[in-house]
Amino acid sequence: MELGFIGVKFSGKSTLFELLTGNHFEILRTGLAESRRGRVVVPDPRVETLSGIFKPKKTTHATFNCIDIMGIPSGNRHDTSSKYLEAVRQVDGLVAVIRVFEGYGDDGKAVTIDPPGEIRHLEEEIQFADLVVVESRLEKVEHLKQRGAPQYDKHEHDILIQCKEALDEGIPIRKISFPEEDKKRIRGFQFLSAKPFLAVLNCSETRYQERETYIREVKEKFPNMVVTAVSALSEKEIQELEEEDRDLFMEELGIDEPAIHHVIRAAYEGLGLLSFFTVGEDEVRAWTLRQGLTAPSAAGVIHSDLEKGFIRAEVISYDVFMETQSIAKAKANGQVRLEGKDYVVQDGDILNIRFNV
Ligand SMILES: Nc1nc2c(ncn2[C@@H]2O[C@H](COP(=O)(O)OP(=O)(O)OP(=O)(O)O)[C@@H](O)[C@H]2O)c(=O)[nH]1
Ligand SMILES: [Mg+2]
Repeated sequence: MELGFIGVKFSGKSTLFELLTGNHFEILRTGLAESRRGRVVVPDPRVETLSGIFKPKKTTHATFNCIDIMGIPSGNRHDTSSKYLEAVRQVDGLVAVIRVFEGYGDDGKAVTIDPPGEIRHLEEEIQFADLVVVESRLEKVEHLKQRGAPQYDKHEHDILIQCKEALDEGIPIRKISFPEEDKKRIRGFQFLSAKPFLAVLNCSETRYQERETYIREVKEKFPNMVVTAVSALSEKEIQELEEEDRDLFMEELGIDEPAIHHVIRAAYEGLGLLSFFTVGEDEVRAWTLRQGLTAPSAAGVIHSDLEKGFIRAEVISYDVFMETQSIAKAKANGQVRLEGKDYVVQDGDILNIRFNV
């Protein structure tokens, strides 16, 4: 899974990125723009608990990649942002980092704090970037049609027209309900406005105390948006303190939970994800999967051979496992189920894939 951090200039994307990734990253280059990719470990206390029980050689949490791009200029619209946004074309979800702290913008003027306005601006930018892609693709397709070329694909043409019509009206592609069989195709176009879009309100210490008001304001304007609030800079400063001082400062600032929990939870909700586990003496490991997918897909996340040779999955949920804390006892109790290829994996499932190579 990969998340792309977008936002206006100086909204705190890099601050949040450094906080979540512990400032380990690689530099990416797409055209003229530079961006950074880093890995975020998904916090999950169930992994530590399982590790305590199995005492494996290795314990592995689920991870996410995050991409930090340059900010979108506030005044100068469209042209430059499309270029920066290229770096997040392939991500699974966009995280909009919204500025909720005072200071100056890239135009040298004092910023107005306006989360819904900023979200709208970002939506316009990603839709514009998509419109550029749709129009250039449409031009090619229409040219093929005129020439009567065998590569002409009427279905693709129809999809593109539908996308263009939505974008012309300011509707993101994610709002169009395409039939299931078209969804893969839509993903292939890598439209930005087709991706899940989450908002993280990056607040100053004082504004963080009023975060509920800002969240409500955003929800009123964008009812279905997944939105959460953090105070990235304060947390980054706290991270640099001695361990014993950290909790004290977090409490003082009213930060009940680290930013990473907020962002990951929002990402799980916004992208419709779940975690499942594999356990054993060698390794206890958490994996990420889209909700609604079946056991063979989960097997495929572990290794493509496991998906190809999938026979059955032994399944027990984390909560049921915790009653005995032993796979052998759970098996004796009949608590470990044998599921086939249609089984829909649930959050917290502990899986053992039986397969053929
Ligand atoms: N007061 C305050 N300043 C912040 C906060 N978060 C970030 N900043 C400051 O704002 C400036 C920009 O932060 P960055 O994290 O670099 O912002 P960015 O979104 O990555 O900026 P670009 O990559 O240039 O678009 C830095 O000087 C940060 O220290 C905050 O919560 N409060
Ligand atoms: Mg930055």
